[in-house]
Amino acid sequence: DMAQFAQLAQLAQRNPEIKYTEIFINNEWHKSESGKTFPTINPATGEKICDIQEGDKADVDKAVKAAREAFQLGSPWRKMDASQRGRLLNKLADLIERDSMYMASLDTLDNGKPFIQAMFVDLQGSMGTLRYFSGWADKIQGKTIPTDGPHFTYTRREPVGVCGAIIPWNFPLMMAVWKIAPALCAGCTVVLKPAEQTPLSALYLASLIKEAGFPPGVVNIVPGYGPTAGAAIAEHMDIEKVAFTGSTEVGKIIQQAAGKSNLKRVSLELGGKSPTIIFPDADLDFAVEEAHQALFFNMGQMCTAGSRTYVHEDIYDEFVRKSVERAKSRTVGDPFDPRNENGPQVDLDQYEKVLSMIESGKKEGAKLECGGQAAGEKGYFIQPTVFTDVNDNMTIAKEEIFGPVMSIMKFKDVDDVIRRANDTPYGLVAAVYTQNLDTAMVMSNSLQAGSVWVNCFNRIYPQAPFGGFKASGLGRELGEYGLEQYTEVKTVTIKLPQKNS
Ligand code: TXE
Repeated sequence: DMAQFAQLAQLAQRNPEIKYTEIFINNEWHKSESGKTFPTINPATGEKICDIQEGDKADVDKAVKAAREAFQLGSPWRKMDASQRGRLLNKLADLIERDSMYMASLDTLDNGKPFIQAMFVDLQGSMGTLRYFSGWADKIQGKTIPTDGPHFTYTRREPVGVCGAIIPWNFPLMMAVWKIAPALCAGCTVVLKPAEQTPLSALYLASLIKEAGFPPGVVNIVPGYGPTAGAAIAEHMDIEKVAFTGSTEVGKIIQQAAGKSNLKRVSLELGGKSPTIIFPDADLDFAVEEAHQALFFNMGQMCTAGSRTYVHEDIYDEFVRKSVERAKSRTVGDPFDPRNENGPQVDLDQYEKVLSMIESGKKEGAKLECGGQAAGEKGYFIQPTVFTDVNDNMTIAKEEIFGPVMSIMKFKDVDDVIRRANDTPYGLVAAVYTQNLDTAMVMSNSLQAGSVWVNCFNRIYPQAPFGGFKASGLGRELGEYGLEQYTEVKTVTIKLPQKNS
């Protein structure tokens, strides 16, 4: 509702005061050991917002020490009741709610995402995740197990320990919360590295973690670059688990580093090349809008982006006509203006990567229907772009673009589209549009993807597991499965004087 959006957008802060730019360890702010800083850039203008203390191995070591100390037996955090951990998580959600306009403004400034989307997706998603896990804290239960012999056996689900978290820039606050909430729920401590492009909301979150009353050292946030600070986390001998969201390429590096160091547990949420599949019996206008949002939301910068749109041959021409019309009407510009559906890409690297993918589409013979170039005089804006007649072997059909570039392909029947949809190293999500229950069931059982959506898209909920098949990841986040990644199961067996049933 535009009127409501316009009203909400009035509450945005175009120039939010930047309160925190340092490294957060032990509930205190620290300068980097090296004395180095790095700039964070406003992608809507290309101008520097501010300088941030640049964490490196030495700072990660300091943070891990603090997290280890906070995890010692007998520490305030280890002695705390589980219900109290839940209350603290809920308190943190309350504080985010109090400051949500400010925090959404920070993410819009630092990432370039439209303010309204930051409010409804990033902020709501962060609060919802914290509240969901706050309820779990005192419900993590073991079992009593009828083992043979005069013994009593039970299991305990203990916190894994010190958890590293390395996150991307596409949902800066929400990605931090997806990592921190289940870790704290389970009783772990955390060392988190935000993406170098978008450190601001995570640092503000740090101040709220302190305000909520988490003991010092429970959460530590070290901004910095991947090959330095990120690698120091992945290789650390005193971190028990690392959770990573980012590129498949770096995901492989993280898993290798974990294997080479201390076999820390690894969970990975990586790239995708997800199919959106539209059958001829689908509600066409609805499917056009859904396939559009599936790709263009967040400027295409989503691991779940529906970046291969498969359309049945019977409706192909009409679908293409309507999709192109819709993409042409997508508004691009200042992300603080509620009329704009798209802001800029996050940085110069991503902007250049997307433009070069567009060039490859043109060169390899896809038909450019609209867009195809940069937009605006400054900042990293790109026109909503649609390619049709895309063939499965083209680069744009195989590689993650992570930009506002839709690729539409034609298919004949169920077997044809299942084979082609699964013919990718990735397997994050898939969506199917049909009114036919049999088609929906056959498709959802056959697609190799961690989530399948039928007549909907991007339905990611704190209650339901989310993650990838194949090269899209390892493990699940959110829901009960997500929580399991932060616990170790311990089996305790006690000899009894006599066994009775
Ligand atoms: O990702 P990186 P980038 C995909 C998307 C995008 C591409 C590159 O296709 O175009 O990846 O984006 C940290 N050891 N996704 O370069 O490098 C880094 O500092 C440890 C998909 O931004 O994977 C950041 O915090 N850490 C995706 C995080 O990893 C390292 C979201 C992600 O950065 C590191 C983002 C190293 N050697 C990009 N190198 C998704 N799944 O949603 C980098 N990092």
